[in-house]
Amino acid sequence: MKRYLLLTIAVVAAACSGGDALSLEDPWARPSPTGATTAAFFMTIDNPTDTDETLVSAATDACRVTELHLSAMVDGVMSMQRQENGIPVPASETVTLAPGGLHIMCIDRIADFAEGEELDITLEFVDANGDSHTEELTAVVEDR
Ligand SMILES: [Cu+2]
Repeated sequence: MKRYLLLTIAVVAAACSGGDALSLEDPWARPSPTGATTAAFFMTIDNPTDTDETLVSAATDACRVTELHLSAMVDGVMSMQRQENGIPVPASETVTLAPGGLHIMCIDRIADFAEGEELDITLEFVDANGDSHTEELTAVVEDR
């Protein structure tokens, strides 16, 4: 819990520093039922810069494979589509990864994804200039 508070403070501080970095807010994951092999991570990505960014990959020790997905209704059926070109986070925009929409899919999970667990995840972004950078964050498993 203490770690979560510190993370929240750090994120707020980054958001207030104004305009020169991505801020990753409220990273969380849903608890997985026993026996489930998949899970998903969610968060809000704010890009206050004037450079387009793209989330191109995610990695975590909690899962053997992670993919970037979009859930969408197709012909009345909810399905998930892998985002082969990543998830765009345009300049001056905020993109929210949330249940029923964009998410980081955990395939073949290793961690329990039990409520209250904290899972480290690393995101890789590439900006419009082709420069890549990584962001480390800790997602809290919560039943929302
Ligand atoms: Cu998915």
